[in-house]
Amino acid sequence: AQSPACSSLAAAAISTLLPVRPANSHKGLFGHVLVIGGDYGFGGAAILAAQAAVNCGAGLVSLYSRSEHSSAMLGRQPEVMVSSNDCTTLLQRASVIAIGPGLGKQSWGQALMAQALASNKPLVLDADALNFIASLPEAQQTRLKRQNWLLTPHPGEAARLLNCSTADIQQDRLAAVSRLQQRYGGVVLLKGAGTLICDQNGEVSLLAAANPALASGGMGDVLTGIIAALLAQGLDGSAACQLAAWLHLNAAASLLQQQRQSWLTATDLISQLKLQLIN
Ligand code: NPW
Ligand code: AMP
Ligand code: MG
Repeated sequence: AQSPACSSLAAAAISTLLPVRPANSHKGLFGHVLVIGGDYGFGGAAILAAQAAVNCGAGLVSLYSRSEHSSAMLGRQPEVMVSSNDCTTLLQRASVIAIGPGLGKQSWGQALMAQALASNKPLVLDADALNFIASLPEAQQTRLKRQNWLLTPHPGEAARLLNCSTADIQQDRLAAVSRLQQRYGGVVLLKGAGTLICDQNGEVSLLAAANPALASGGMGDVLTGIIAALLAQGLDGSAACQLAAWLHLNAAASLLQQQRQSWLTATDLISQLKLQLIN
């Protein structure tokens, strides 16, 4: 089959996507992000996503996670509303649901996935939410196809979804992101050096930057929080992915200019996001 077309995204075009906040704004105009994740052992992933969402301008941010992670979340970012009781009311109140960081593969995460999928709210699916989809029989996966979701696999998760190897994905990333979008609908962002974003119409855009400083645990969880915050502020799925990936890459580049180490932590990156949004 012919390879799909792909256009490179210029910084000037992307920076025009930054959300505008009118003078008489109130928090209700900037959406309510609900992050769902953080089973035992993986609390940090969901905490990082929620913290990134707060720092990227979401009006309100809630976290649904194991109760054991509540105090860690509040200690880092008290703006986040944390819950571990029934998720139903939170799902109703949210305008955007980001599910998957640290969700795990156990029954706790599976039940939450079923609830999130049953909602007709915009969804950002990452990490174990994608692994959950990949674990379903093919016919069931096809029935889940929808337009108001956004999938953010790394090459390993993409390989699970397409039932191939990570090397197969990396060999033709453009074909992989297009196949994922055709199969699942919505917008698909394929992570890694040279981020690819395939929109609802099958058009693919590229953020060519490679930055190995981003190769550390939690970086993808931060990206999930940024995307959800931008969706909550009214950007469409494709614009939210483009701007989020750009902010993520640029925050990393700015931080590297200020230090001698060649690596970053996800926490470092979050601290730079606000400055990145202003500049
Ligand atoms: P390989 O080995 O090359 O075939 P997993 P995870 C591939 C949570 N986290 N280029 C590579 O495959 C997450 O949110 C919690 C090429 C690699 O071995 C999830 O819920 C943290 N290949 C859960 O942990 C911090 C690439 O994928 C495999 C690639 C598991 O997520 C960490 C690894 O992927 C983490 O976020 C690339 N750029 N990137 C916390 N602090 O709580 C990935 N691969 O097996 O899906 O494991 O990504 O760590
Ligand atoms: P995850 O594997 O889910 O933690 O996601 C890693 C995040 O860091 C994604 O946003 C990747 O695109 C980004 N990332 C990791 N390694 C690189 C790299 N070498 N170049 C550019 N971005 C990277
Ligand atoms: Mg990840």
